[in-house]
Amino acid sequence: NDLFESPDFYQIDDLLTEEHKLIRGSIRDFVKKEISPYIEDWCQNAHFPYEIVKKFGDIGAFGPTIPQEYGGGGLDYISYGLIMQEVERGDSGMRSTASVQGSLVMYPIYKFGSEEQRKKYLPKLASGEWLGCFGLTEPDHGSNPSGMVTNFKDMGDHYLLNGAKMWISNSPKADVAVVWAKNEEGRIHGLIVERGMEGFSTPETHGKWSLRASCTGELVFDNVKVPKENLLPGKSGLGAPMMCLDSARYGIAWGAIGAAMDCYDSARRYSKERIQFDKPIGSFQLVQKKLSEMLTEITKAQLLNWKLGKMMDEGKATTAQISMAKRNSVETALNIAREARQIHGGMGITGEYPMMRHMMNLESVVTYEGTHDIHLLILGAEITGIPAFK
Ligand code: TGC
Ligand code: FAD
Repeated sequence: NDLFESPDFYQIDDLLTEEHKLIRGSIRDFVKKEISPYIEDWCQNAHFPYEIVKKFGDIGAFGPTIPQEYGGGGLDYISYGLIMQEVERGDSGMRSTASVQGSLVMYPIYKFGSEEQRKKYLPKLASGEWLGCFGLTEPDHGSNPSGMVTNFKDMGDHYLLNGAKMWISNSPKADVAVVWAKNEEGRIHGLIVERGMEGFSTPETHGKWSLRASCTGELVFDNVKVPKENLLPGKSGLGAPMMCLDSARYGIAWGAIGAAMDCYDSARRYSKERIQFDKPIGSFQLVQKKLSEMLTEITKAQLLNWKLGKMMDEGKATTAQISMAKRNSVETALNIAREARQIHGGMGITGEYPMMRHMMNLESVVTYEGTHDIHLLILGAEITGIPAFK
C-alpha cells in the first residue's frame, strides 16, 4: 500500500482546491500508517480496533461538515467525500465506523437537536471520546423502516422505550445511540439513548463474513426510562432518519470508489509483475480489457461523485440523485473487486492482497443504507412518479 497511486485519468484533481488535496493527503497518510498495515489481521480475527475511534477523532474524520463550534470540521461535502474515499480505500468497515458517527449520529443531533443536546454530545463525538450508533433497522423491518414497532410512551416525567433494533454498526461499543421509535400516535421520533440506562443492552452479532473489523450488534430496550430532554425536538416522521441517510449514502458513494481504487491499483501493479508464458500478464489483451474497464468505471464514478458533492454543498442534491451515486459506486466497486481478484489468480484469495476483503465488505455496503434494489426503485419512482415499493 505504500506504492498506492490514486488513479486520476481525467485530471479530476483540477476540480479540487489545495485544501481538498491537503485533506485527502493527510487522511491517505493516516490510512497507510494506522489502518493498512493491520487491517488484514483485524479482519481475519474479527477484531474491532477500538483505539481507532480516538485516532479518527484526532484527524477530523468524524463529522467533517459539522460546524467547528461543535467540534466538527466546518468543511464542505467534497472534503467529506474525499475523507470517506481514503478511509474506505483502507477498509469499508473502518469507513462504516466513521460515517455512522458523522452522518448518522452527529448529523441528527446537529440538525434536529436542541442547543443543549448539541453542546453535550457533539464535541465528545467529534473528538472520539464517545462512540455513537444509529438504530433504525429492526428484525422485521429493514427496507421498510416505516413499519417499525419500537415505541415509547409518555410517562409524565420521562419516556418508556421498548423494542429492538438489529444490524447496528458500532452498537456493542457505543456510548450513545440515536434511536428511531414511534410515539403513542405512531409518529416516528429520534431519541438519544445512553449506555448505562437500565434495561438497555447491545448484544454483539457474531459470525459475519463481511465488515469483520467493524462491530455490529443489536439494541434491546426493555422498559428503558429515557429522560424527556433526550428526545430530538427538531423533526419527526420518517423524513428525519431519511435525511441522515441522504448524508451517509453520499459518503458511501465516495467510499466505495476508494475500495475500487485500491483493488484497481493492486491489479495494475500485479499485472506488470506476474509473468506467465514468459510475459507479464498485463501484456495480454484480456487483462488489459479488465484494467481499461476498471479505470473507465472509476473515472465515471469520480465525476458523478464530484458533481453530487457540489450539489450537496448548494443544498440542491435530491435523494434520487444520491441513490444513483451510491448504487453506481457500490456496483462499480464490487465488479472491480471481482475482476481484480481474478487478475491476481490464486494469490487473489489470500490476505496478501486486499481484493477478497473488499469484496466481502462490499456485500454489506450493497445491502445497508438501502439495498441495491431499493435504490433502483427510488430512481424508478423519481422517473415515473409511481413508487413501486408497496
Ligand atoms: P415514503 O412514503 O417514501 O416517505 C415517508 C415520509 O418520509 C419522507 N422522506 C424523506 N424526507 C426527507 N428526505 C428524504 N430522503 C426522504 N425520504 C422520504 C417522505 O417525504 C414522507 O414524508 P411525509 O411527511 O409525506 O410522511 O416512505 P416509504 O415508507 O414508502 O419508504 C420509502 C423507502 C423504501 C425508499 C425508504 O424507506 C428506504 O429508503 N428504505 C431503505 C431503508 C434504509 O436505507 N435503511 C438504512 C438503515 S441505516 C444503515 O443501514 C446504516 S449502515 C451504516 C454503516 O455502517 O456505514
Ligand atoms: P430486507 O428488507 O428483508 O430485504 C431482503 C431483500 O428483499 C433485499 O434484496 C431487498 O432489496 C428485497 N426487497 C425488500 N423490499 C423490496 C421491495 N419493495 N421491492 C423489491 N425488493 C425488495 N441499520 C441501521 O439502522 N443502522 C446501522 O448502523 C446498520 N448497520 C448495518 C451493518 C451491516 C453490516 C449490515 C449488513 C446492515 C446494517 N444495517 C443497519 C441494516 C441495513 O440497513 C439493512 O440490512 C438493509 O436496509 C436491508 O434490510 P434487511 O436486511 O432487513 O433486508
